[in-house]
Amino acid sequence: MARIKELNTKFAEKFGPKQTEQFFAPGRINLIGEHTDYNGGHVFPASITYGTYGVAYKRQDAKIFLYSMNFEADGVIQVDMDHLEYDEKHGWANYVKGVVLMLQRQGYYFDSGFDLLVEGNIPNGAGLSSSASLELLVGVMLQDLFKLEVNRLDLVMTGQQVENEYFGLNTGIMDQFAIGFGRANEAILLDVNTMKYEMVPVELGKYKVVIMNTNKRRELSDSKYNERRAECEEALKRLQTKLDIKSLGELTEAEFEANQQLIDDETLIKRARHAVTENQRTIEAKNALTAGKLAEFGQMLNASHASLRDDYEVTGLELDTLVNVAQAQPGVLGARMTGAGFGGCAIALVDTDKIANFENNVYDAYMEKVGYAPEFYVAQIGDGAKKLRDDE
Ligand code: GAF
Repeated sequence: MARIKELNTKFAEKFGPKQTEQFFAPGRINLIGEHTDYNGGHVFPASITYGTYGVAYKRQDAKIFLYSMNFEADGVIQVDMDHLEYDEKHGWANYVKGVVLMLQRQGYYFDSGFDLLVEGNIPNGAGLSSSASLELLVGVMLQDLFKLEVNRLDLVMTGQQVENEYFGLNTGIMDQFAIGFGRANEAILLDVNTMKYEMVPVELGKYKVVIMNTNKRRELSDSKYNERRAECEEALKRLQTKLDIKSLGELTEAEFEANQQLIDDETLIKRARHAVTENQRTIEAKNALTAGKLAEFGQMLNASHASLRDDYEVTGLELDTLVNVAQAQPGVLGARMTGAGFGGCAIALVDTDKIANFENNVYDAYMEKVGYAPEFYVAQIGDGAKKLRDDE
């Protein structure tokens, strides 16, 4: 493949000619089921064909040399297998270090370091999981180069551990799971309470999923994310004074309504209501999709966005503008933000024949209201993280 050839040439330029191995890990969209994973609910994500490519070589010494074509100004970053603690000046390379360190802590043994060159085509910081993509890329790369006996779920959980312990971001398991277990043309219905999952064919007929990027950077999102999670935990604690539940995901809407007065705080009630209703919607949306009821599926996307806007308050002007305008376009069945929110991307289900018109109209309205340009990509659902064969 032309891209891999190019990456190998760049690798040779940076690290000398070596016998390398190639890897790929995708980004993800979430069709529905937002902010439900850390609440023990369902999520419905899919891995996409945009992702991160890596070319790697196992060294003989204990050094790690890293180069990203997305951050060329950082040059080659050199670290030692024995010094993998977080270092702000290492920027993107901290994700690589974090994965190695977490695997070491789990008892996996590395008898040397490695060279790694990466290039990603997922828009950075756009809420399509460029970080989880890099984590899983490194995971499959290490598994292969060092013949680690680690299963896929452990690699997925290691990625989450990097976010939680290395970066202090209390994210759930959805992103790494979607990237680790994704398959072309299928979405994953994952019940985070039981970790049982079902691969669901995504058959959209004449419709396509269009990703709309707000191009808003998500600087504040990390602290807000942790705040939302803490709010849900507090709401759960208050419900547990009477109910025997381990997570909000165990409640039906009716059970929640009958007990919400226990929470005794308007904001916390709203947060918990989102978690409960979104969980129900996710299951219903998956059923609508598998029954071919696309219009109904689209309505669920709209309802999900409304709940994220009104109850969870993670949307904001940019996402709301994109979604409102998108929902009003001809040939659109539904639209919602995807990912953590506060910026990043939204998705819309759009009639293929109307996509060009859709993009023009949404672009103009967004420009007028927000003052800078959004971007659009048509999503294709591709495979999860993997080693690339020579012909790929
Ligand atoms: C981010 C997190 F990483 C996920 O775990 C999930 O909580 C998502 O936000 C919101 O649904 O992508």
